[in-house]
Amino acid sequence: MLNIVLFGPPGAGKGTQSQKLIAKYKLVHLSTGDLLRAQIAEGTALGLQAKKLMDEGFLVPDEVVIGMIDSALEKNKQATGFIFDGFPRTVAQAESLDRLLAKHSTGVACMVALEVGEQELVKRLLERGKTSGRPDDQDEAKIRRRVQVYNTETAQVAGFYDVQQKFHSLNGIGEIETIFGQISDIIDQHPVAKAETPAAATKEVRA
Ligand code: B4P
Repeated sequence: MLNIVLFGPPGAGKGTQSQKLIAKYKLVHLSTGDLLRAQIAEGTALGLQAKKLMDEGFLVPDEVVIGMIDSALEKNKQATGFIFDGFPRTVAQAESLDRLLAKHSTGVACMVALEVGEQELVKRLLERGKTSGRPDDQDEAKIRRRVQVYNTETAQVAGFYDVQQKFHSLNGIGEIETIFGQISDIIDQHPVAKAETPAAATKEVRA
């Protein structure tokens, strides 16, 4: 299996690049942000709990997102690989992901981090907020809180993968196609990507 973690601060381009990567590599897309927003749209108890935190720019509890990823992996046993988008966001989530993937006799192939400065992140997310309807994209103070949460709680996840020699970093500022080409070059270096052409149907997963 080919399992890729796409990493970076809010607005770095993870969701944007995920769409292109799932089309190219035929991997299953697992975005914890999308899974949580689906729960909110369905009005579940989990969604109600998550909405309060997400709207203010805080992370939802680890056990909630780990549980969602666990059931998504169970539902997609036929997949030839996954793009993890926005997960893991804490070291506890990263440790759980290793455990969950080991249950399926697989592991993370590589993490690709998109580096973008705070000013550009704020600009992009305020722009997206004009059309996305997402409360967390419409208020500069909340966007800056998300960046701060990334710096204090999430950035250290890079070290977790660096120790495993799976960490790769790219400049996330530039043409979307150029960045996509650079991510593809990193993935193509991986022995699993060289050895197999994933055949599973492209699809997005909702909880
Ligand atoms: P997410 O849904 O993961 O949202 P995000 O980080 O804001 O989006 P992303 O980074 O994918 O956006 P993109 O750059 O593609 O998380 C939302 C919230 O959910 C979190 O704050 C948290 O509360 C909760 N959550 C999710 N996962 C969690 C977890 N694991 N644990 C705990 N809580 C969790 O797009 C941004 C904009 O930039 C777009 O408009 C795009 O067009 C533009 N853009 C992209 N690339 C560009 C480029 N190269 N140049 C110019 N613009 C570009």
